[in-house]
Amino acid sequence: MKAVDTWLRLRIRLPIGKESAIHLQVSQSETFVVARKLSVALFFSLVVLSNAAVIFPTSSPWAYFKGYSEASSPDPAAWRTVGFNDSGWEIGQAPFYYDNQPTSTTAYTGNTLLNDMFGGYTCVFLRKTFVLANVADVSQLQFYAFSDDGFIAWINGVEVARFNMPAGGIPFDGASSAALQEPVPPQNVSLNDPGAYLVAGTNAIAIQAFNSSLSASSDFVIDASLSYTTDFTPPVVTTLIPAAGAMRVNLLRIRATILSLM
Ligand SMILES: [Ca+2]
Ligand SMILES: [Ca+2]
Repeated sequence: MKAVDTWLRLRIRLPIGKESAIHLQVSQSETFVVARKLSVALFFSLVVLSNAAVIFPTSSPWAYFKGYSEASSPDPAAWRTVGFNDSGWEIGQAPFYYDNQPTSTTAYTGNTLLNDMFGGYTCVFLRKTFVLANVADVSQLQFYAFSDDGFIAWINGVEVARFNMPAGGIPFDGASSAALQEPVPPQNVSLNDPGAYLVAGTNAIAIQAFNSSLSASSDFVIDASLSYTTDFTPPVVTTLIPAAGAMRVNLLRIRATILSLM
């Protein structure tokens, strides 16, 4: 009897970084059940549109609020959430900066000069929204920040990065940890499992950037960017029942346990 291969192609979306079980129920016509046997094979192919994309680059515009007070009240954390109304905030292009020693070889330059920060306030609140259509494809975020002297960053209210800051919540009139020797290294932070806080549609990133002192630090700078990586690692079949290539007169069920790696 001539064998005929019939391929059934399935497209299955797997949760990233989790073990998943797939059950396929197969039914056969009684007419053919004696004469034909079914074999099992699973192949995986992934279509990758891109493996990295910029969500927003450095030197981007932000809504910003000078730290003369908390950015939101009575809840000092409300400003970090996507639903917060920042229409009253100023808009400025990063880097935000000042430098009292502009001729220094390590002097900061930028696009938004904070000429009232020295002696006026120790932190700046920054907010930006961004849209992600397909959160399930985002396996990792890459957050970059250039900061003198420290910052805390949140996405949708969840803290994702902290640099040169004391632990815990820091009030508007708080300060970074002790100033670092210049040049201060840029921060590149890989954020795993971003599906825990990203949402399909509009998301919000918030940064509270601090100086080390109200009037004893001669400079300040903050700039940031955010990129994402799509998942291009093929999933691994950890168990397959029946085994690949097995022959069955009656194949009614295929069970595959699949580990989708980051
Ligand atoms: Ca400095
Ligand atoms: Ca400083």
